Amino acid sequence: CIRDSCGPMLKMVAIEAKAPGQVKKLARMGIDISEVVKGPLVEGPRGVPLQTYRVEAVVSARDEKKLSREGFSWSDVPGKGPVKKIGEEYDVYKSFDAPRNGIRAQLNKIKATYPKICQLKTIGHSIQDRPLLAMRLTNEKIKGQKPQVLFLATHHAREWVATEMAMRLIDYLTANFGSDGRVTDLLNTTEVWVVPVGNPDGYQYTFTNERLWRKNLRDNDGDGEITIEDGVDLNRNFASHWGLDEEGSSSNPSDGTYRGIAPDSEPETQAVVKFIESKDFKFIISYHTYGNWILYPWGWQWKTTSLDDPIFLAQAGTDDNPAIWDSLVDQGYDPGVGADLYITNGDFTDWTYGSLGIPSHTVEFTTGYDFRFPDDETMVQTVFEDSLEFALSVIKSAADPA
Ligand code: 0X9
Ligand code: CA
Ligand code: ZN
Repeated sequence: CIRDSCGPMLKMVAIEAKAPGQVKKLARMGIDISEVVKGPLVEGPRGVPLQTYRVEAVVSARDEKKLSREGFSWSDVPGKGPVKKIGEEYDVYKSFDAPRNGIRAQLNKIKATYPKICQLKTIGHSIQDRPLLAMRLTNEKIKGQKPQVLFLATHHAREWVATEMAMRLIDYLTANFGSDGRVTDLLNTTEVWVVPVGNPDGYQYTFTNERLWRKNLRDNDGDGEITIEDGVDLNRNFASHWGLDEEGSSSNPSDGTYRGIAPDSEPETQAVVKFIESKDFKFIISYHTYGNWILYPWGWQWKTTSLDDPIFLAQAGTDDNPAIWDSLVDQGYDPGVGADLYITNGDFTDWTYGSLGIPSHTVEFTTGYDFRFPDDETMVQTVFEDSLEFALSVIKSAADPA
């Protein structure tokens, strides 16, 4: 077929995993796992009960061949609610480039409206030369060194709700400064940095070409076009146990978790590394979707807590008292060590914590809808409001992290 008429390259499926080892096997096969949900216990060999799982994943035609070769069963997961065609406008979600209301235009407008508390910095450029934009929010009249906190969203192109959360945090802080005592206090004493799109090329591509794209737009095979063989997973490209094994990231350029040819090989990674190294962040939050998780180091190895576990726990909460409550499904976010979801290497928060000692969380917003969360203002705003308190308390804690 001719490339433009080939239709989408990727789709969401649910794969049956008949034992815990099967989930690891899927990861080692380079399957782009989005969520692992416990299924029923079944009777295994010699009557021993076996835990089954439903693994939600984004797959290509090539992945489906691999799955059938390895004897897995899977079924398609259609998006809930109306799924728009590529190029159709959304009410809530906006691309990066749209001249009037894209993320870039919105950020410029906010900066112009609130010059006393906003500065917009370009911290680097993507492969296709889009700016990596960082909004700095603080009361500019109060000078001197203030503790800094960073929120970085959408390392993964398709995770639109993450960018919405970052933009709404900026809106909330700007709109309430000067009228709300708590926000005014926070911006008087703290410097809040927000990067709403850590992967602007990939994000743009999800509006124009492939809704389920995850990686950046590195042309891995150098053929001048973007296909399934291309892109690097920015959340596997950092210098934290980079490339340690094939379960936590992939060496195959066609896989969703492809780690790139070297640590920090991607300009988007380099920009973030240089930026963070030039600052003194007390906490960093990495916004992703989906699954209602609050994850923290370590991600690279199973059941490995860190020395700062008490800090992570104090912020993320416990199963009984989690820091974020999802009011759409009336269920708490699940706090825990990242590797307990699945292991990752070259991951962003392992790098900030492992290399620079900055405690960082990965928040995975919402459950029940996968990446294609409804284009519904009220529902997206609810996800934001649910998680606002966590963001504000992290900002507040920056003055005295311990
Ligand atoms: O796989 C990732 O990079 C994150 N999940 S996502 O579905 N948004 O792609 C999770 C990263 C957190 N670290 C670990 N789970 N180890
Ligand atoms: Ca290519
Ligand atoms: Zn993600």
